[in-house]
Amino acid sequence: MPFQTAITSTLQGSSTALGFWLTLPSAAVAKTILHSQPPSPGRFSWVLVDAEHGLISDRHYYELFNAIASENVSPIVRVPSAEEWMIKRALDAGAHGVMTPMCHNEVEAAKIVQWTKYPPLGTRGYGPMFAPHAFPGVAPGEEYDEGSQTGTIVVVQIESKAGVENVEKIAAVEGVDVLFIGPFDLAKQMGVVRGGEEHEAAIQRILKAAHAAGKKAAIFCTDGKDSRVRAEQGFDMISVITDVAVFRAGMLSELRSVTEGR
Ligand code: 3PY
Ligand code: MG
Repeated sequence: MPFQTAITSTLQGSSTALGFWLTLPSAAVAKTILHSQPPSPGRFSWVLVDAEHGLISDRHYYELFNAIASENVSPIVRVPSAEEWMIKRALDAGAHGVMTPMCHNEVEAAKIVQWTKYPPLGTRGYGPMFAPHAFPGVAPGEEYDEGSQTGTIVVVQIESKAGVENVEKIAAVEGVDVLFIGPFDLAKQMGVVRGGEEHEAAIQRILKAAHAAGKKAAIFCTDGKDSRVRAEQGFDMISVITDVAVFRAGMLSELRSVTEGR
């Protein structure tokens, strides 16, 4: 039986799955944001634990995943690269989902899916001694082993020229749950302006391809306003903001309010 997590049940419902980017290796930061959230829909249902560009590595996973899951929110980890051993270590530490950067084609997407599932669906190595701890109510052994086969989500990032060119084929890969747009890399890799016409056309193509294949479409946003626009366009899953963006903006704004006009 697949189990439900905060992200799988939100994605099955009608409201947008809102999350944020955690770049600091701090369970205290994550829990400070998540503790006593208002009820749905104005609620984060997932946190992206960023081990690609954030200051997070796999030695932080267990503590972060357990802290986030204790708030009934799903920890989804972005591994540094689409590699089997990285995906294995992330799942073994209790990730509710794995995101891989730069998926360029359907062959890569199929490999990523394989690495996230135990045989016969895939080739994930066996050793989930600690993974169930981040799934409240899920018992170790058969319940985690079977539930995780489809209960943990596979998120591939589309953020390259090849990724866009192959997006319909990537979306069709069985086991890929979410196509996640990285708008910054997408602009750089395509050699276009972020927010320009070609960039936006690529974003819309990815959104359409995901939905045509019955998959979810997700995107990284820079603030709440940006997120609202994407939610209205039909994105299913949105990262609203990053931890550090808020800290910096908030601290500097308070500082300005002390000194401005004095
Ligand atoms: C990108 O924009 O490239 C991402 O991966 C999300 O920040
Ligand atoms: Mg990126």
